[in-house]
Amino acid sequence: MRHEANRIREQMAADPHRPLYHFLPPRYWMNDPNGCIQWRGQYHLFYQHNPAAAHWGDIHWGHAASADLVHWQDLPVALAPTPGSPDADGCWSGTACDDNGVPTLVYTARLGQGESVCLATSDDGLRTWRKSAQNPVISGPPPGLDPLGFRDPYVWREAGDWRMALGSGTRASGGCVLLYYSPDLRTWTYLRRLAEAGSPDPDDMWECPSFLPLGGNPRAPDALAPSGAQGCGLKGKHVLVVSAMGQWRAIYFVGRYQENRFIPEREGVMDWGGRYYAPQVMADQAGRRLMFGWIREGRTLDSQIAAGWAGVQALPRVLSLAPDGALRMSPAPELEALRGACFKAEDMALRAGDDVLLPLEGECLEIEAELAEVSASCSLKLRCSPREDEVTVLSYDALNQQLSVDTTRASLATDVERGVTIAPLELAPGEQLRLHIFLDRSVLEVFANDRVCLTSRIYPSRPDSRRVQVTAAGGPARLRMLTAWRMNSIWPDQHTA
Ligand code: DQQ
Repeated sequence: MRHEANRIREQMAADPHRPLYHFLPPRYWMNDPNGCIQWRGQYHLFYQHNPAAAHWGDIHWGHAASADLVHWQDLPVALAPTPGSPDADGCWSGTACDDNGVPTLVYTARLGQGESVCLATSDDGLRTWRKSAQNPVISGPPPGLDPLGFRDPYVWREAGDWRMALGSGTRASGGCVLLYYSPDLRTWTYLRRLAEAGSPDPDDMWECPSFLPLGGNPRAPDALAPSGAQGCGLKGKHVLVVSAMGQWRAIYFVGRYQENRFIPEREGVMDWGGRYYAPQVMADQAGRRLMFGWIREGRTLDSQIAAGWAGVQALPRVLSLAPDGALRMSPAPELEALRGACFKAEDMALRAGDDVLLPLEGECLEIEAELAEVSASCSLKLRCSPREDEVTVLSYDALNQQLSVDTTRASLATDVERGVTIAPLELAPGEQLRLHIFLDRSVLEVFANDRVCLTSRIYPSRPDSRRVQVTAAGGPARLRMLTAWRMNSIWPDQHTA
């Protein structure tokens, strides 16, 4: 299996748009991360997968594992639809949990338009999975609720029992998350809505909830007590992450959770780029909150089918709380293992109109940059061709306090989506703009000041669209520092350029 997967990966690597250090299956379709768990030290990532085509459909659970959160090993498909069963039309999203030493997947079963909750367990170290004879363990929505969807269970242990958050939504009050209780993962009782949008919406539901304390280890017995939030400097906070179906956007709420009630205190957008969706947050054995997420394609269905692959997992992001209670998001530090040749730029004063070519180039880069004294706007041009007929522009507009990615000229190809995505980013007086950029062929992930993320897809067509330039417009700015690394591939025998 591994040999065959590596052979396919080698063939696919010639595709200039295919990322080399973001995880994706050997071929065909992938969407949501599922069942993220660290088991006996190994990280396991399951994912929504069509194993026969590069478009959504016939959804299975693909599976990969990693010892270091960076390099992944392909494992056999974990769940496949069983004809004549509740999941005959798809094994949709869900989570993994440790049921007293038994690895257990809790997932959405699709039958026609119907959705139910099913279980599968493994007795060979997460390699193969047996579906429970008691499936479905929840056969449908609670009486009296007429939801737009009923899916994506996220389970956790609480005071010796189990809780489940389930994605849903109603026409009357928009997206919501349903809360269930179980003593044994098999019999479930509906408790109440854990959270809801609260405004009528005929089309929207919340998919793929994640719900967990921030800081501390949720497996620790006191994890849900107020003192369980050690390590984040704030006591008793929880984060709820959901994906708003109608907006293609993942959002979060930080608040207090007690006695089956969640009181949101803050909310925000996980990623402003419009490509990052259905993230799932797990606690690893060190107590970190790690978030995986699906990066959607930005080109036509025909092009992705022709390419033979579609969908990428974002780099794992570490979630934490800032002292003021704001959500912090940063790339997992393990990714530093991929750094190759390094380039450093000196402190540089930029005048309005300056456009400086940096002596580094590439399609797989990590860049850390600090910009200060931005009087109007400054930009980094990425994947830029010599005459700029292809260029992706990452800009900070200090007057409007906005970070943006402009892909309108990212590619000369006609089969790609283009546009400008904007994230509000207010800097405190004297605060520098800190950009952390990951470029991996067609994927661009940007972290700004650990609190704003913007993920984009770009498909430059020219092999010489590799330059990096820094510019200032409308007034001076200062590039305080810039360090960039060539990033290595995570796959054996594949090399970045
Ligand atoms: N993807 C899954 C669903 C989920 C959606 C189906 C989110 O379970 O709600 O592939 O992308």
